[in-house]
Amino acid sequence: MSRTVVRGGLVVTAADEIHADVLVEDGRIAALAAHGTTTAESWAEGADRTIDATGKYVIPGGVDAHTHMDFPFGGTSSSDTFETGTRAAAWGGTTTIVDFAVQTRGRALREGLDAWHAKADAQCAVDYAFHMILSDVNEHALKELDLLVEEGVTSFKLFTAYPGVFYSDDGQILRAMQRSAANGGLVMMHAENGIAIDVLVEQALAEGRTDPRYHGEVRRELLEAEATHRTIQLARVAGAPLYVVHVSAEEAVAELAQARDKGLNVFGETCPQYLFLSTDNLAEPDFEGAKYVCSTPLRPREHQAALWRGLRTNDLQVVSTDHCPFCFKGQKELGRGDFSKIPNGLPGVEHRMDLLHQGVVDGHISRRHWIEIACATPARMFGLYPKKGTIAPGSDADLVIYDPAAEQVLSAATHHMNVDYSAYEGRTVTGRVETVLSRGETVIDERRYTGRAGHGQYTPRGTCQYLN
Ligand code: DUC
Ligand code: ZN
Ligand code: ZN
Ligand code: ZN
Repeated sequence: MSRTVVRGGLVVTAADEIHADVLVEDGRIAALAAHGTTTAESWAEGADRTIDATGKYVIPGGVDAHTHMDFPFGGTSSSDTFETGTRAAAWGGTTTIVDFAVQTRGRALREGLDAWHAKADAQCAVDYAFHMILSDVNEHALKELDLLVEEGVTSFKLFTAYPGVFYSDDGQILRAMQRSAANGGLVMMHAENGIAIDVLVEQALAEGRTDPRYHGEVRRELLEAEATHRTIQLARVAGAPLYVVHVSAEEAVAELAQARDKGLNVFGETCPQYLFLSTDNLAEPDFEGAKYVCSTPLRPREHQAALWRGLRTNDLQVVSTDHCPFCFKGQKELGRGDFSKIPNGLPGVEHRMDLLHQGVVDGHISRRHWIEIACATPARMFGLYPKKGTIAPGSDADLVIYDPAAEQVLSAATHHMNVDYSAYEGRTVTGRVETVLSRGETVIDERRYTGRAGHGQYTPRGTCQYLN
């Protein structure tokens, strides 16, 4: 039996802050004991390894419930493989990702899921699970949903955006929701009115408005709010829960708040880019704005306060990254002269824990709330708790030793994601991951990578733990 003791740190979970030592046995949390007690001292004597966390936080490994590794999109594929992307996740203190397997139009869900296993299996540095993107809601696909839930793929993403690619119409959305109301699955929604957006895109391009900033202008806040409202109503009709991904507009938060005030099982996610970046970035000259093209788009700065407020009021529950990196050279450049051809997506899997900790430093959220939105709630939302998302006896020993005082400058020169730019280039944040354990194995050791591709295990999930 291997025993590791993490000594002297402040253990922070969504529920508590305790000055305690943590005993890890065979990849799991065995027990916690207050610093200096005879129990804690006896652990230290019998340990194979002792990690000194004095002056540091000991937090659960992050759960990033929205990533796109090796994702074919916009005529290219996102630049992180499962190997490079999960290594970067480990560097940033994220020990579980939930990535999106994709159904190809006209094909079975099973085929898409198998393809994503082939990409990820034996490649990952940290644990991983899958959601399924439905691109073609037909009779066969609806039947397959039940089987997917049974085998641990318990959430399905649908799109009101991207006509001709991922788009589902209201009838298809309703059918998928009805099915998941019956089988316990959770429908995740990319909520933007893609039909209307495509009209505005065509008009903008015809008028010569081709720069990256017009990506933000045509994908109007109102069209996010409208699709959010509409899909909430469809979920009510189906009696199904709904999780709205990458919420960026204040108007969409208001729709979620109204639904939650009615007691509906409606949930919302936002992402660090919407909390820290804005349309100012999209307007950067010399096509630099392309680096910030993602959908939903970045919004004017005022929306940031509404998103932080939504997190505080629990109208938004989860912060994931929507990590979907494309290199500036050769990928983002596909959209020079036509913003609609810029591959949509931002790199971010490495910086979520740090940027949200900056939210603590800046006074937007409390320390425990940081862990709630980054670890515990995503784990509960997607059926991974308490294996993931907390530090409790029996939980996987996914632990991060976090130095809350260390400053770091985010930069492409030092990040580990396989992408040639940083969306946060030059930004100083307070707080830094020092050491990371994944199921008891050290994958980051005092800022050295000691993990390996293939350590990360596929993790089947249970159903959403928030339904009432
Ligand atoms: N939005 C992005 O920015 N990238 C991937 C897919 C999506 O919906
Ligand atoms: Zn102490
Ligand atoms: Zn999306
Ligand atoms: Zn996404």
